[in-house]
Amino acid sequence: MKKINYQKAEFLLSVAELHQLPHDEGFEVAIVGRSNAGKSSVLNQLTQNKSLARTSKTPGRTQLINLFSLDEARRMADLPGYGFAKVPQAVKEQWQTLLDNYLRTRDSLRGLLLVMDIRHPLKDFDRKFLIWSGQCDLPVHILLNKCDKLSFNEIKQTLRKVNEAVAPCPNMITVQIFSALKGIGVDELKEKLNEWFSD
Ligand SMILES: Nc1nc2c(ncn2[C@@H]2O[C@H](COP(=O)(O)OP(=O)(O)O)[C@@H](O)[C@H]2O)c(=O)[nH]1
Ligand SMILES: [Mg+2]
Repeated sequence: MKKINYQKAEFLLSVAELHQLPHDEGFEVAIVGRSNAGKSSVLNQLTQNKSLARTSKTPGRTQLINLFSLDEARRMADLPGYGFAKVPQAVKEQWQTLLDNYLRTRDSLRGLLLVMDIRHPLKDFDRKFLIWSGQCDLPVHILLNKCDKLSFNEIKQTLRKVNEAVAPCPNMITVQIFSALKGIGVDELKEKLNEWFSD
């Protein structure tokens, strides 16, 4: 299995449309999730680079696909957050179409990191996403982020609940707890990414 130095990650570019993406070669892993779940924070923690992906206290600000390169063949894509209530329906639909097209057509895409706030797991759009990714035969790794906000017992309960919900797809969906704030779960995440970024 390839071991990747995630600290070497560099910002590549931001795109608003799929045709602006880099050549569909090599390996790509996308980070998805509701706005404010902590996608940018996960990326910053993973790469040990606080300024890499902009974290924001204003949810829904990231409306572009932000690409980061790990090496010449490997990239991570921070996808626009979904489920932001204040966004007009037309814009939401535009996002859904973009994400849907990206998932269906991106050959280099090896897997999806689905970031959820552990206090609000498996919201409607998370579930929709799991169904989409299943239809596209894409493996999903769920990060139950912000575990620093819950007690040990609450974490255990939520982890059990989510594991039960995804049990019908044991090979395609995996789950772990994470804290981008405290750096909990980073090694487990790296192991999964290294697997996706190999062969
Ligand atoms: N307590 C806690 N807060 C977090 C964690 N990860 C992210 N946050 C906070 O959640 C908010 C949204 O994070 P951000 O990374 O911008 O989310 P994004 O919209 O999904 O990219 C910010 O205020 C972060 O500081 C975490 O693991 N623990
Ligand atoms: Mg973000």
